[in-house]
Amino acid sequence: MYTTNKAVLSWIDEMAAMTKPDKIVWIDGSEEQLEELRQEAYKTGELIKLNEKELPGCVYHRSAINDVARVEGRTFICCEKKEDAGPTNNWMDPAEMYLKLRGIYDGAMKGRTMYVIPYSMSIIGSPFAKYGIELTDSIYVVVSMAIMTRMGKQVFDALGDSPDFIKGLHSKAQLDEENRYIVQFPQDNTIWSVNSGYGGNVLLGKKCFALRIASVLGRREGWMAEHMLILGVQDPEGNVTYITGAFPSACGKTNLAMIIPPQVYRDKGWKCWTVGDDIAWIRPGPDGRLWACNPENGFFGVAPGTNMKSNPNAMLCTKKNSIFTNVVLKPDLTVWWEGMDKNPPEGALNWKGEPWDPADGSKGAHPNSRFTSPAVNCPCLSSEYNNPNGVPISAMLFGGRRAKTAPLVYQSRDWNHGVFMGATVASETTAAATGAVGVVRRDPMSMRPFIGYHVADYWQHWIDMGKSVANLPKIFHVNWFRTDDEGHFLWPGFGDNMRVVEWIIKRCRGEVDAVETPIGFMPKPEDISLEGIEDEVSEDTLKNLLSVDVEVWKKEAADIEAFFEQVGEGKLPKELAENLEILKKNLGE
Ligand code: OXD
Ligand code: MN
Repeated sequence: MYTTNKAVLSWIDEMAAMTKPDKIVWIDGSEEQLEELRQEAYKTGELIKLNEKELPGCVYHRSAINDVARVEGRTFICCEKKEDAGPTNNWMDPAEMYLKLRGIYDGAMKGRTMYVIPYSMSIIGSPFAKYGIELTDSIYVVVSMAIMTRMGKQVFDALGDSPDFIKGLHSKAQLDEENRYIVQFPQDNTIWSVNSGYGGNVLLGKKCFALRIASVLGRREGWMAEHMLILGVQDPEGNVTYITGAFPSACGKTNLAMIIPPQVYRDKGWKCWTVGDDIAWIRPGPDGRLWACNPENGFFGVAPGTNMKSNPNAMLCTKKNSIFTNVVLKPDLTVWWEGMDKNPPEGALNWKGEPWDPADGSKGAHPNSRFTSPAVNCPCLSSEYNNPNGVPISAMLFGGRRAKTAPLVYQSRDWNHGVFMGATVASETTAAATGAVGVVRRDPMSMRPFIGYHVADYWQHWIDMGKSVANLPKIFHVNWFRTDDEGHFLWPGFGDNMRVVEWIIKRCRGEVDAVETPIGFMPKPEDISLEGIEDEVSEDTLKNLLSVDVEVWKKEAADIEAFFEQVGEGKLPKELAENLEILKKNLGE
């Protein structure tokens, strides 16, 4: 026991009385204790120690075969009134949900240990810091939280006697899919997760706390919790400009967070620095700007497709003290995944633990297999990563995967128009992923699964933040995924996205003009540098990437209108309705 905090102790007593663990172990955050737990997990097979020479300090973990991803259909926001959860969340009456879950948790930890994990999201004692305690019966969760958060008994010192902490309860229980629940009770600062062992459902500091609960706290307290990367871009003069970016999955968020500028940029002295790859907490600073911090302390990245070309910095992050989940386990106790290189290993085990023959056409790693790596491993980690005040934000980017509609980049006319751009973010499904190609799904601010309250109230909060901050960041929409009529990508993406980022930074500094179009400000083609890729991207291609097809956009406006009607429920902020009208008028409607 590392605290005399009555609220903490009585809550733990209550949870232990319900789940009935054989014993309770308090996690102090020390390497000795973590090593003891790893040794215990090696014996039961919960973790496998990897090759100490090739992957020092690394372990392997498999989740159950039926338990490999976030379960949005079983994720609930249990606030008092259904209408406050809104149309994008599942809801159940809190009393009813507590009753149901108490039945499932009853005795769930019998024969097991309950670990008490004190952790902080963002730097302990900083203006951003929020504290949580996760109770869990999983050693995998303990060792993962040690990477992903600032974890350990010092959190109790910071918390003191305060009852102001997020109460997280997790039990693997029987890993029963039918009784799997990921439930947020925002009015109680409580998260209950049961019958899962998959990271996104059970590392409660991440999506459950740092996004769903934090979005509610941010609304109440005047700040924002967003599904955003944070990147520092250093120009040849040494000035660093910070940008955030929100993108739905499979749209290159981690890659942009760890971008390496193209050689021609590096030669001139451009450098990029990672502050965060998934979550940004954003507050108004005393200087009238928005400041952002990454509340996490590690990366929980998708492994397949990550390689030394697509994201060398992410690959280097995984070389030590990391956890690999559901990837291929090689006979020499190293790991592999699709897209790592072109040499699938012989004699390896697939993510299910079965002998795997790469020639049989099956995937060795699960498509959602993950690496969990400490932020300190990142070769391009920003020097400001541990700055308790965060970093000042000059630009916010929204983006999705749009084969046709959205141009490479455009800038909002003002904050409210930028909120409209974020609120209407959409991504098209690809032929590879589903039968239907080009089906547009709206994913507001890439937060659809993570907004802890009504989506229209969330938009209103964005509008209100705009009113309370004097020196707002500029807002941009980017689309790296535009294709030609044969479906080939027109833009090389990855490091070359730096060319767009440079224009964005110059816009923030007032160093470059733009063209006003019906959808916002766009670059003049000559202002996007093609130096070094002239053979790959012709001037005509760039013009195509920067074109706006009015007929396509009229359909887009109609689709946005339908979306607003569907989710607005009479609460759509008038600023968003106005921006839709402006769009329609600009398109000649
Ligand atoms: C996600 C993640 O699912 O970051 O968005 O893991
Ligand atoms: Mn994410």
